[in-house]
Amino acid sequence: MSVMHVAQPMTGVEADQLCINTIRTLSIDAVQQAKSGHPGTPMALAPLVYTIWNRVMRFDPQDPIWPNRDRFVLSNGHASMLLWSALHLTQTQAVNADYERLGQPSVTLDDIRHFRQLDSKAPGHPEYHWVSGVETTSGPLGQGVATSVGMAIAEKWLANRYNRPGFEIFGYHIYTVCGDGCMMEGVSSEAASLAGHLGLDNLCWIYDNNHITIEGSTRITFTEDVGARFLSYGWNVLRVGDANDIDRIEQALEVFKNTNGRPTFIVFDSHIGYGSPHKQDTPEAHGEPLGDEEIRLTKRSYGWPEEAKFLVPDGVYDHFAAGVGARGAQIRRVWKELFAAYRAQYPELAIEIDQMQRRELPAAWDRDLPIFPADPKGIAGREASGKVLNVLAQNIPWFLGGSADLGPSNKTTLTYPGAGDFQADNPGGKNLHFGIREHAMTAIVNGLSLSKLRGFGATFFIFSDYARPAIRLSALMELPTILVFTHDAMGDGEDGPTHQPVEHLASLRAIPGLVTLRPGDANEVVEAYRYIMQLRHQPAVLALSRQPLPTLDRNRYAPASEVAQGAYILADPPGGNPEVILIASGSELSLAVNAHETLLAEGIRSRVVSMPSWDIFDHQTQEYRDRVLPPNVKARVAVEQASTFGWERYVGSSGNIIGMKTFGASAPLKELQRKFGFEPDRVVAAAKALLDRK
Ligand SMILES: Cc1ncc(C[n+]2csc(CCOP(=O)(O)OP(=O)(O)O)c2C)c(N)n1
Ligand SMILES: [Mg+2]
Repeated sequence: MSVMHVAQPMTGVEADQLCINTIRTLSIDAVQQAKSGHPGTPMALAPLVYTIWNRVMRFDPQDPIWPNRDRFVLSNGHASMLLWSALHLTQTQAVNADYERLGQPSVTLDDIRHFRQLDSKAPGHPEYHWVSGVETTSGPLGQGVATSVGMAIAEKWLANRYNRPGFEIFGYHIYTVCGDGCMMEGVSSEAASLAGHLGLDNLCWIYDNNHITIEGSTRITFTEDVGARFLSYGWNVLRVGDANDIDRIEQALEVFKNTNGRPTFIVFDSHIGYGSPHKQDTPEAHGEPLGDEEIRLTKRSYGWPEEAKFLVPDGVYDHFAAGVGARGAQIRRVWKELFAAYRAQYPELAIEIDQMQRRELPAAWDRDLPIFPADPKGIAGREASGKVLNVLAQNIPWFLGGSADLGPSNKTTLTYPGAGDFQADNPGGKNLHFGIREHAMTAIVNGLSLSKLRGFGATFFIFSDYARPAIRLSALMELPTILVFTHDAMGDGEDGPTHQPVEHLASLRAIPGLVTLRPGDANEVVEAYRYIMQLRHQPAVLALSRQPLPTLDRNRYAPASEVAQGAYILADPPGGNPEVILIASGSELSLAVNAHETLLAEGIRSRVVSMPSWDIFDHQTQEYRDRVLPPNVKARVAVEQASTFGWERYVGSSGNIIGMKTFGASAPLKELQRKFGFEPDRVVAAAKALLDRK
């Protein structure tokens, strides 16, 4: 078909085809130019993406962060050229981190020419926070689909809380495109199972059933009946047998929109590398440039000028402007009027929405946070956390979350009257029950956060391993998610080494931008939350004790509010000027304090530094850090019931680290403390050894 040289105005069908082929050829050219990338899937899915964007989605390219927009998630993130093409051709506008519109396109043709190059707004994979209009970072297969479940939960919750008769402030759909890889990754099963249980009928996954992955045909790896799997999850399963039939695609999406009580799964039969005479339906089309000769042949098959590169023919921008552009502008205009009337009638709710959208906190958000009195027996970190969560959830309407089936252990259950459980028939509930699905939970919390809710998830610290891929993405996306990890060390003694984290602190501390906090007593827990809640662009992880920790006497020791510095001088010898520094976090803080008192009694000038967070401390001024850890005091002992990995940076080459070099063991905690050396005498001895004292 040659649609390039029509003299008369294009018919609608011709314009559709022209737009689709523009997406295809931009993708082909960008990958060829970059000499890397994934052309085949964009070539195959161009009609799908075109239909979703130009015919169906309620999205205004002028304002890609309008709260009631439909969401588009490209879970098969390697097909990113689909997204760059869509954002470019719709002329979606850029916004900055302060939610200001910048008056320039999000993705320019020049960005596409520099696909995968430094600073281009068309990077290898979709990156939230780097490119406006990207709803979530994707690329690690399975993350996008799981995150989209969080978006769907958020929409349900928002609609329930804010909609009023005649005021549908929230009512949007989430369209998620995914491939074989996403379907094979376990996290998609976790997430789909929960989405089916919750009956999230605002959620549609479109599965690119092309039978190809990198190593070849899915005959060698993936022969399950995916549709049947989703039926069993309780989804509505549809099929589009011809990836080029855009009317049928539109029809299927219409069925989705009219389906109540179930999410929709569309099995979408496509041909990777569509139109390429030698590469269609082959794995080579997945991740290799087509090559100049094949590009010519492919363009010929599309009726495209064979030598043209990065061509956007006349009429393409206009056709998108007349489709999604006009529809989106109109819908957003109506919404804005509606919201103005809503603001007049429900000013408090409107303010909540404003604050939430800007990731601000409501006034008095920290009202009634507990203060724990000194108590040698104390309270467990998880207990203190539970009290704080229950206060915060009452003060901050859009703060919600839950556990992966460990609520009673994590103490994360919101127990105040009216908190409620989020279920299909109670979308206003604030307790999310994720089931035993830590990976999906964490991706879902990302989805909540991308929807501007303040979400938290919880499990045992040991199972942060199961959550880690999504934690990493929350840091990459700069989302203020919260993960409450309890049973942070050997406190669950008898459960044994399978349940005792060792390397987890070190591994989370290694994630750039992630705030890891291990508070040392109940008041440090409160202050840790106070710090975390004020974060707008960083995720945080809390490592909390299972067992009671003494609540330190803050008249005697420094105030817990100093947690906000990451590390602080908790106790000093009279007049300061220490000769040895004991550094501890979490359950080892009181141990260090005990050792300190013994050392003082023996005339040794010791200091205790409480260090709940490396990350926060590392961001303090050099002057502050030197005050806490004076460079001339070389005798330093770090105590932490975790891998010693990394502590050298605080104790120096002449310091001593009391930590874990092996896995733990199954025994009562007291015995483990003895076996692994977490006792005051050991700390005292280590300090004296450094000072060459007996
Ligand atoms: C978690 C994860 N594992 C591996 C990869 C590497 N990878 C990228 S694409 C791909 C194959 C995906 O196959 P499919 O989803 O069918 O995509 P198609 O080639 O059909 O577009 C793999 C293994 C990845 N991106 N994420
Ligand atoms: Mg595939």
